[in-house]
Amino acid sequence: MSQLYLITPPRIDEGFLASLEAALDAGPVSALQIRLKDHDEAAIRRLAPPLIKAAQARGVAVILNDSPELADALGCDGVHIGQSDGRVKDARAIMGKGRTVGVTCHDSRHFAMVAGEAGADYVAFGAFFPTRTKVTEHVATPDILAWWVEIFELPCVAIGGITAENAAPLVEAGADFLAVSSAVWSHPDGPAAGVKAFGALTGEN
Ligand code: 3NM
Repeated sequence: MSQLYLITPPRIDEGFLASLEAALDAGPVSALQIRLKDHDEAAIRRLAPPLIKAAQARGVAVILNDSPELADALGCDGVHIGQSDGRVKDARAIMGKGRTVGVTCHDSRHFAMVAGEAGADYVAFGAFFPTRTKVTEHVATPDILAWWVEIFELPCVAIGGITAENAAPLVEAGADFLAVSSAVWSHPDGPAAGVKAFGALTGEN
C-alpha cells in the first residue's frame, strides 16, 4: 500500500478551494503539496492560506514547493525542494527538526543518497510516466523505488503522470507515497472521483 500525496495544479483561482475540499473528503490523503508554479509570490501568499487551513484541519500535512522561507512564513508542515532550490541543510535550518524537508531526486540514486545523508525526510523520484504538468527532463523506472526501499528506511515518493490505472507497479516496488496532480484534478468525474479511484492502491475499498 502507498499513501496519496496530492499536488495542486500549477495555476488555480479562488474556486480551487472547493475542489480541494472535495478531494480531501473523498478518501485518505496524507499530504498536499502546494505547487503554484504559474503564480508569483504575492499571489501564492494570497491563494495558499485557505488551502493550508483546509488541509491542516483534516490532518493533511501541507508541503510547499521550492521555498523554505515561504513555507515557514505560511505555516506549512514542510517544504519540497528541487536539486537547485538550495541545500537540504539550509532548508532544515529554516524548517527546524519537526517539519518535513523533501527532495526531488529525479532518477538519480546518487542524488537520493546525498539527500538522505544530508537529513532529508523523504526523497522523490520521477517522472515515472508522461506528464503535461511539468516538463520531463528525467525518466525514472520502478526499479529505483525497489532499490531504495530495500536499502533505506527513509520514505520515497513516486511522481510524474501517475494515475490509478498505471500506479500498481510503483506500489509493488514499494513507493511510500504516490504524488499525483492531474489524475485527480482533471478526473472526468471530478476531484473526489479522482481520489476515490486511488482507493484500492491506498488502502480504501
Ligand atoms: N515533478 P502529474 S513530475 C511536480 O518528475 C512534478 O520530478 C515531477 O503532476 C518530477 O501527476 C511532476 O499531473 C508533475 O503528472 C506531477
